[in-house]
Amino acid sequence: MSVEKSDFIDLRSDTVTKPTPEMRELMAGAAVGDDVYREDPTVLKLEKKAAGILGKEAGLFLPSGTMANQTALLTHTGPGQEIILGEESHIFYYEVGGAARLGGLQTSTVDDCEGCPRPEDVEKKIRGDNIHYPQTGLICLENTHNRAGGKAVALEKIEAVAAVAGKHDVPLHLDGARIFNAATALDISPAELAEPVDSITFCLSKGLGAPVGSMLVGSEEFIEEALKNRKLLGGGMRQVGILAAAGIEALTNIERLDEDHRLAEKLARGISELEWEGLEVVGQHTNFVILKYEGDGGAARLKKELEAENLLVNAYGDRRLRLVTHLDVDEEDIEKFIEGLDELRKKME
Ligand code: TLP
Repeated sequence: MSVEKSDFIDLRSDTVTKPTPEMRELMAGAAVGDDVYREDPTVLKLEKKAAGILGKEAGLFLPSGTMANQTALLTHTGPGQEIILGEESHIFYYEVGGAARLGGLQTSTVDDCEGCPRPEDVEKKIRGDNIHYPQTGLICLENTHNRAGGKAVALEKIEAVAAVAGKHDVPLHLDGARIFNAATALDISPAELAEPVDSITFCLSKGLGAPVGSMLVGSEEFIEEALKNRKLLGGGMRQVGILAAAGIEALTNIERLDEDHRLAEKLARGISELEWEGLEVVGQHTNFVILKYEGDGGAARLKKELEAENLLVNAYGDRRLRLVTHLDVDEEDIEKFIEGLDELRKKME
């Protein structure tokens, strides 16, 4: 079995990776059972491993990062409560209003453009004891921060928000879809980075290369409750060890994330050196490169022009574009991408 390299260089997201032949083989051979009865040995093994890596008591396997975050919200809060989260956070921006629709939650947003809200901003949003107020049920952070351009949030910043959360007895959830990219960039262990928070979600299907799956980790009591909320959301799966086997294999890719970061740096450098008037590298963090395009038609036009050259990126607002490195792009692809962009520059300038 072989997986052919595609004609496209796909930098839209690190979600686009395809399982390797070795991963597919492990999936095919996985021991399975009915996970709703908690009888799938491969799922249980993955959950234990994930919790261990993040220094928490227990873990839960879910189909997606969105469902993992929403399960965390349902588990920490009750309907009518308010949650405090970044105005650019994935949970607020990209989860289809799930907090309101699924959890009956009101959202109170704070500035997180730099990746992490300021603790004083969070504290101001915590509700006091007043007959008119909803109760503050949860604070959420994100690391790495997607819409801040893949920024890794330093442990001290998380600790500062955790101190506020602790003072007011409000739980703290971390959307760590790319927590291992953050830990790699900050050169600390994932468990250390996760230490100040009560629960964390992370994705197996992004930089780690699994075809599907996310984890939610936290205390044993929290995961016990989350199990019921996962069922409520339709995430109780059956012989899902075939997917968990891919997840276990994906965890071995944590070690190679620095390679994605190195290639993102190379890409950013290469694009800067093109000296394309109107196209600027405005950010490079972890495996993300953010470009700003001032030319006619903005980001949507450049994305389309690139597509015609078999170079795939995502628009990130009217003027910005996002390029993400991952397991399925190598040094040669990055060089080809820069060359392709240079050809396009000659055509468009
Ligand atoms: N992010 C996707 C899109 O949804 C935007 C991407 O391509 O970056 N938290 C964070 C921080 C995420 O970036 C994502 C996915 C999720 C949660 C949701 O994960 P999935 O896609 O598995 O539901």
